[in-house]
Amino acid sequence: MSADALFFQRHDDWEQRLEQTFSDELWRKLNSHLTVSQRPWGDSCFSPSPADLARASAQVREEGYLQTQPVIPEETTRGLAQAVRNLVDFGLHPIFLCAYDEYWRMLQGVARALEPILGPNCYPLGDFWSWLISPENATKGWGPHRDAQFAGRKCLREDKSPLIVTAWLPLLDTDPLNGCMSVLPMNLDPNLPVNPGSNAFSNLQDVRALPAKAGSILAWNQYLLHWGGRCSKWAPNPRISSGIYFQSADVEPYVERTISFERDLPLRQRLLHASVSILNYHGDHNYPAAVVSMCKRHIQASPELHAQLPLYLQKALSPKP
Ligand SMILES: O=C(O)CCC(=O)C(=O)O
Ligand SMILES: [Fe+2]
Repeated sequence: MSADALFFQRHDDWEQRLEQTFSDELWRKLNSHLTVSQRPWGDSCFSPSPADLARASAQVREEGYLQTQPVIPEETTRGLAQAVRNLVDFGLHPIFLCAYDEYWRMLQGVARALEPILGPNCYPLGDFWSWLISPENATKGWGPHRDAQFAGRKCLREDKSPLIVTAWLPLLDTDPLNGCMSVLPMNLDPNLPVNPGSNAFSNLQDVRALPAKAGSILAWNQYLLHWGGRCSKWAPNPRISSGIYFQSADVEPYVERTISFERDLPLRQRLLHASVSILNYHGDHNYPAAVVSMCKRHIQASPELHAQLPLYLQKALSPKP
């Protein structure tokens, strides 16, 4: 069983606990400091300083990533980090942070912060993940990779600014001791642009660890080689963070657009997205059958969204003839 699968199996009655995820009450009870409504949106607008933005827009074109100073209010990151701890204590994966309005309102604010990079009205895709990395739980982040999911399409403008980024949001301070992100800057990557299929490189001095304060925004393009580190037992706090795609509004959606700041986003749609991500991202995580079946049931609860699912999932969900 993988570390991510173990999030679900902390308690003897873990299967009954999974059953409770079908009750709205569970989500409210687990994190009574947060809310679960039909329409999470508000007027959050996070604004990096002009100096931060000037650097970010140059750096993302040259080195493939950007990083701002903290812009998400501390009250928000603190409440969400606590929610992740509560979910994990209950026996759920950190990705279920998406059940809460405050998570989506934070993403709305991040979208506004990214507008100078991605253009007006940029928006999140329903493809996200959250992490709690600690010596007791998942002990390390994801290994070296390029996100490259949409690399068959044009993902950069002529000036090399991105059309789609992965935004990565630390909810607690992160540094090398608790497994912060590291990158190989794009301009130092011997495999770019001609050989993105290879992750091999030899000059360790080119690796850049990216310590980041809670509430800052990191973002990278589809080509950047990046990975999460391992958490030491001497780290003062776990690494709690979330990652999600944002794309420009002036190009076709990279996947069908399901999240709009003008529309409702009911709990069952949030749980559908989390369930799709769990089934999608981690075929190799070897989730127990009860987790797979819980995810399928959450997906089945929103049949109107099925046309947007990856084909293999549509097939897996449709009744056998
Ligand atoms: O947090 C990690 O360990 C990996 C994050 C990542 O690769 C991503 O969000 O694209
Ligand atoms: Fe990634």
